[in-house]
Amino acid sequence: MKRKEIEKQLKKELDKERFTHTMGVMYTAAALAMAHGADMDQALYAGLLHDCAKCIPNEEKLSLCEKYQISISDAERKSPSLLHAKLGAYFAKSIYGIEDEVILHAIKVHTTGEPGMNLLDKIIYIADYIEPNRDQAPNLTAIRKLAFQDLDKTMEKILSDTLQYLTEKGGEIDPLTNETYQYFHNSISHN
Ligand code: DGI
Ligand code: FE
Ligand code: FE
Repeated sequence: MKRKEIEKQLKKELDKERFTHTMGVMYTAAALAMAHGADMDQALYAGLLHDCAKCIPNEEKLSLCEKYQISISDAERKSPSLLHAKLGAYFAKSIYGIEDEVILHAIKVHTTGEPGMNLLDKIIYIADYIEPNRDQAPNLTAIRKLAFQDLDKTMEKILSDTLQYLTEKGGEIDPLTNETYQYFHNSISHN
């Protein structure tokens, strides 16, 4: 589907705040693509669709994953909200007709990240965190600036803050979130 058509559909699927956030992520991802030499079209589509499965009740997320044979990890079983990433990638392909595996992968890993994330993966992960409608996270001003300078350092900082937030809140930490933090921590610590 064309971007404008997808937008129209998402306006119906998502609540108002989620749609506003979605548009923020889409344009922020495009700006990051410009700054870092990534493909702007891929950034726009991945940003637009990253949360397309967010507004489905958790029980339904679990049953849809079973229905479509999407694997559910232990962490996802305990925190089914995490599944909106995998389910989002599935819907991006099956409902919205996205065939570009690079776009689908960025959607799939946008919540926990994964070691070895590629350029678009990092851009979507970061855009999700810094888009202009976000206002809860600490250090946002500094992280927003850093995002246009060094993606790996930005990933490390966001993951570190997210792990701290989850620890304080007592949230179940997905091993992938820890592994991703370690990956970026190791890749930047020696320069
Ligand atoms: O969908 P969004 O809210 O736009 O953003 P997101 O997909 O990055 O999800 C953000 C939430 O996911 C945030 O509250 C932190 C949470 N999260 C990230 N990693 C983990 C996690 N939650 C749990 N339980 N475990 C994780 O490892
Ligand atoms: Fe999300
Ligand atoms: Fe999001």
